[in-house]
Amino acid sequence: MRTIVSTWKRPGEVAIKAALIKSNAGGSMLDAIEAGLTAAEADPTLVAIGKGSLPNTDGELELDASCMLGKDLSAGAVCALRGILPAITAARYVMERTNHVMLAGDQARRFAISQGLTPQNLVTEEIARRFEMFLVNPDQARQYVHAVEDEPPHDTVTMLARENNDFVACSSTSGMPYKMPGRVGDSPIVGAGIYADNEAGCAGATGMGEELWKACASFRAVEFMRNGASAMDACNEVAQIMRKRQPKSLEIPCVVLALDKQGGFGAATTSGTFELWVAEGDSLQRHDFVPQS
Ligand code: SD4
Repeated sequence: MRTIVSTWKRPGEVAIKAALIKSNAGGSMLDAIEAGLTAAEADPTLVAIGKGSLPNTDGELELDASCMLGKDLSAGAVCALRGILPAITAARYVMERTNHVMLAGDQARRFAISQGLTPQNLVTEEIARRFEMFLVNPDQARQYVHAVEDEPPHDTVTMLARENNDFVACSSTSGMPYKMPGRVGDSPIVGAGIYADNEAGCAGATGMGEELWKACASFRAVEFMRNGASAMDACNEVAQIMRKRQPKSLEIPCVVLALDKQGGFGAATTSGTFELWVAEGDSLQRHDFVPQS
């Protein structure tokens, strides 16, 4: 049975439904996840990833994305990529078409264009309006991010997949809202935002990238599974360590999610609530998580 998981309520739902369509049409796990993230990146109504997501303090969108295959540890990533969709496809091309793991900034863009991806404007009218608000009152604009919708916008979709103990992990993000230009978070970093190793399982992260990166959250969760922990226990363990050692993770959610070799899934958050979509075979369900004390 194939299991696919996807983070956060609205963008995660768009992503996982598109991934299931691709998967049911016979795509590989990577094809399915790429299709899922591509759909969420392309949807301008989601204030999440790709087109219509929240910009940096220059009003520009700088996207990060990554993918990793557990079968041979191959990985690819782009960071601070401007004006290119799908960022996840650019990351896949780095993995499949270069000898490198990551390309950054203007050179990542140049590479993506050379591989056939088309430059485009990702800043929608709604995002331009919000950026105007940010210029007038940055604090208010930052609060608005968390107050305006029934669900605060989420800037990252991380997806994991497992089939017959073969694992894939991918992530796509616009990064933290109104970040410093050039700032890169955990999502494109192998070991921080994603990790996959068929000998142990796979994991991903979402939330405050600086803290997740310092914790090497995804790698750490996979190592707990390598030592026998279930996906759920591994995620809880990482969240507990972060809560103890990294006080900032008590203020802004840091989330770890994982799939193990026993057929289980898990997730844990350091604060706030977190929603994970889980597709097992044909059944799709949302699971909500709160911090464990
Ligand atoms: C980052 N981890 O760039 C991302 C942000 C995120 O939901 O996951 N937001 O720090």
